[in-house]
Amino acid sequence: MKYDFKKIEPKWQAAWEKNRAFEAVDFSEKPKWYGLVEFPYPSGVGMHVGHIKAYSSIEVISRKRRMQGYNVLFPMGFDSFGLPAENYAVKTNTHPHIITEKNIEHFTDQLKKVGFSFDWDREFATSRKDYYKWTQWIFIQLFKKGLVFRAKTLVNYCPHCKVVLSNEDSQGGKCDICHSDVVQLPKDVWYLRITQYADKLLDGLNDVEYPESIKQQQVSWIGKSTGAFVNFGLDGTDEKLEVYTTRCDTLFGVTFMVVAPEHPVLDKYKDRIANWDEVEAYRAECAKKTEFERTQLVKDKTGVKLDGLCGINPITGKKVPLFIADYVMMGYGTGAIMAVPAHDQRDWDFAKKFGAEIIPVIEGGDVEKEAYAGDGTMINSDFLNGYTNKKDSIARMLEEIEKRGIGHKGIQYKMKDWAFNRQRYWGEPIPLVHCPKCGTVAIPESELPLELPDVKNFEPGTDGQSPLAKIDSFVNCKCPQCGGDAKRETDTMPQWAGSSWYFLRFCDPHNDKAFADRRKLDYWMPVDQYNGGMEHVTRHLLYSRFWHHFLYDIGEVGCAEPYAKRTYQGMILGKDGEKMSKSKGNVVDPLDVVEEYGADTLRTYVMFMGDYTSSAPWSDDTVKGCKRFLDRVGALTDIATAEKEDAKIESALHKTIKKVTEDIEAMKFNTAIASMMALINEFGRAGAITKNDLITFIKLLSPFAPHITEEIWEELGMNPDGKTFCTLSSWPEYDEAKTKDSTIEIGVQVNGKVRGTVTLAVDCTREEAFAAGKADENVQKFMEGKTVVKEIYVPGKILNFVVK
Ligand code: ANZ
Ligand code: ZN
Repeated sequence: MKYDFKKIEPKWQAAWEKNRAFEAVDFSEKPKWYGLVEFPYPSGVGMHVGHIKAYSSIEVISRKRRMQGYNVLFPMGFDSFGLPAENYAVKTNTHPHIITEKNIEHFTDQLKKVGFSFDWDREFATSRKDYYKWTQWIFIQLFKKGLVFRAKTLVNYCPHCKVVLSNEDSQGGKCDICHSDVVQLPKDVWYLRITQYADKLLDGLNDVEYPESIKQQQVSWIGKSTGAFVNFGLDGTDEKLEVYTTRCDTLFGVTFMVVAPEHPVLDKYKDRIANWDEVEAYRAECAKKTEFERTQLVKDKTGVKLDGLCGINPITGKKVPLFIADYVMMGYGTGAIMAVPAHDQRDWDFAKKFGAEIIPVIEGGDVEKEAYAGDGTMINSDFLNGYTNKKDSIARMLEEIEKRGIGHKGIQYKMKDWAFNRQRYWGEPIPLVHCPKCGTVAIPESELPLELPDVKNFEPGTDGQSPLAKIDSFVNCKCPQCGGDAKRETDTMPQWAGSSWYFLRFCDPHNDKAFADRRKLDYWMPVDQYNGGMEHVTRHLLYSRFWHHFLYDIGEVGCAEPYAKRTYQGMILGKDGEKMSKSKGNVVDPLDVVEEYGADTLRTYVMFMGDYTSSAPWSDDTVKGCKRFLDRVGALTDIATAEKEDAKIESALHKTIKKVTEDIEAMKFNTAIASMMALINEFGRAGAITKNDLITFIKLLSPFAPHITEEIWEELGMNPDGKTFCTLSSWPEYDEAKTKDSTIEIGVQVNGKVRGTVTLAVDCTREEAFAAGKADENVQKFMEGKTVVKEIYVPGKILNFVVK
């Protein structure tokens, strides 16, 4: 067959679509398999080769599963709210909805050209009102359960994007969207109480199959810390200054205290602080720093000693100096710490700079040189002296703390509540109303969706207010509770909202009575395998697991964990080995590859380019190599003329079936393809193969290169009615016995030196082995005229003649 991909690819794409080949059937009797990939943000530039690699793994497995008799759900949709469309809207004065729908059309067209086997009937976009209606509905359920709250806090604000960012979205003090510097601003923020789910999110990890590295990232993001809250005194007042510590057993080593510059105790006792000017100046300086700058392990600590205010150690009753310093964060623990410079390096650095005392309470190390964080015997610690491990000493101290009523055991999480609002237009409106009488009230569910109003001007206000705030007809409303005049919330939800539950919608995408029918959810959920980028394994994974756990708790879904298994792909780098980026000019457009070499080549290449989870640079040569491979596959019909099965080919075929079957499961796609390449070399050497050999081979290849294999299938007469597809045929089975080699090559030694090689049957006798060895010409030369004193044969390993 002449392999003309330009003709056959559109032909089979149209045939599959017309015959609904990839339709997922609700409640089918077949076993179900739900494969999910991270749905894309439909950007204006179209698809990236990274998308192709990310989707191809589940694509290959989905196609294999269908052939194995599963009812497969492999859906695609669009995560289509977000800033880029809005920024473009501002620039071009086009409605973001129009831009977004155009981009979705473009993406869909591209995805179809690659031949992905999505069930397109289930497509949706998070920015369409029939979808965001349910995002708002879930938000209202969270609100009703007290998991939504509002607080005035210092927020990370991006002056360029004019948005408030979560800590997660401003890591390193840079805006995740535009990469400019983030500043700290006091603002009203809506939060989702994800911290209430911290333990469930931790425990749930025991029930899922995620790579260890991903579990670890989730664990450290949640950052559970077990310690104690201890009340220190404030000299000359009745005030309790509470600290959080993981080492309450070091209380006898406390030589000073530190509170965060934002700590409210400062304003309260302002009159007692003699050097208030200094405090204020220091605070102003700190306000300019991002949390990242403050928490980095900078050796050079800054701070101010409070003149006129000091703490009291509740265990010893001794006075301790009190400082403000920005290495203590207001947002963690209580914003105040007991400093133990002998055993905490940050405190040690601070003590050295500010001349504070250093009292060791754990033996070991040299506290003159650095803090000692290791284990050792407790000293200078009254009733704790002699304790040798921290578990016991902490337990003993906790007992004492509780007995004296000066504190209690406590738990802290690094994870913060989820800042859940943006002052932008292109997002889900938050369905809440502010009533002067009733406070914050959710709108009735019957009024959902709360539609985004049409606006003329998408530009956010410079006051950090959303463009919605400028539309009086949207803002002014009646209170759903008392009927009086009220005002709507004008912030919108963050981009993460829509993707926090989209996998549920795929189970029942057109439902207008519920976010999804419970029976359909029970049939399809959980997702059997979810593949995506390593960059989404903290936030998106945590957020969506949180929403799902919540929906489980209120009885809306039947399982706690949404994803039974999570996998990830490595990045595709530019030809230069650098991350692909427009500015570096090293971006490969997947559609260019489809144009030049065909979709099958592109698909085969991204699966062949290396270990799936590793990053690898793009290589045009390897692309061409994959095209040559497929050309050779296309020519196989010419040699499918053998009448009789060749034993060697049969064995090679069974080995390949086994290898491809197992490698796909283990996501070792590159070695699966390599083994098929090796197999067609074997075919070439044999000269002719049977039609059945070829059928088996194209079935194995079809998940990777579905078009060419479909074409060959038809050419072999396997698709007489135009809808009996190779991609829906049965997955080849292998016979374990036939995967084993029947013969083996072994070196023949004379006096321990290899003098020849022979091919032996795996199950040959000793006598047969010795006879074969002696028959070798070269071996004979070394044995001539000698006497054999010993013959050694270890099957499969050694064949040796000892001669004299
Ligand atoms: C005394 C102490 C002695 C501490 C010692 C540690 C070692 P994790 O594990 O991260 O929870 N800390 C508490 N609140 C803080 C805040 N808001 N900003 C900066 N540091 C804070 O760390 C808890 C420890 O970090 C606490 O235990 C406290 O220092 C400090 F040998 O208290 B520790
Ligand atoms: Zn009211």
